[in-house]
Amino acid sequence: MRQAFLFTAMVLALAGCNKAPAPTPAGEITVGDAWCRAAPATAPAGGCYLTLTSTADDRLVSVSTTAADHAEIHSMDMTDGVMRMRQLADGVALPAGEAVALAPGGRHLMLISPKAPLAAGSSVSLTLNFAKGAAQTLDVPVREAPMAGDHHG
Ligand SMILES: [Cu+2]
Repeated sequence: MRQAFLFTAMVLALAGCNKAPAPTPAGEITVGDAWCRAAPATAPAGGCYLTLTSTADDRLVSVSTTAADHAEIHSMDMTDGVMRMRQLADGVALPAGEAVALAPGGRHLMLISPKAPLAAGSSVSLTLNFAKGAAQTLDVPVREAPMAGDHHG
């Protein structure tokens, strides 16, 4: 009797394993309001911002660029009055149908060692790499920050 119970439990456990969700197909990913912050020629890094909306669950996993040594995905938070940036190793989750904003003061894309000054009026080529969706290459305009007092580079 006890053995029969164990056997049943095992079968149920195996059945549970087989019920892993099937991979969902990639959705359409819309990129909105992309811009990079103008920075002095001496700036070692520059921030870029955009809003991503995917029709299916996806993830922004990395960003590539020809405009800088490399690009990273950062988070930013205020700790004891000090802005801290961290690289997001897992990228940014894009829940289906949700507009996910990377905006000044929060998550952003960071160009490390720009090859040319990020001058207002110029543009930066960024390639967004997603977990499921097709990569997208954008020409992102460089402009001055809309608000003074937010001095994130
Ligand atoms: Cu940063």
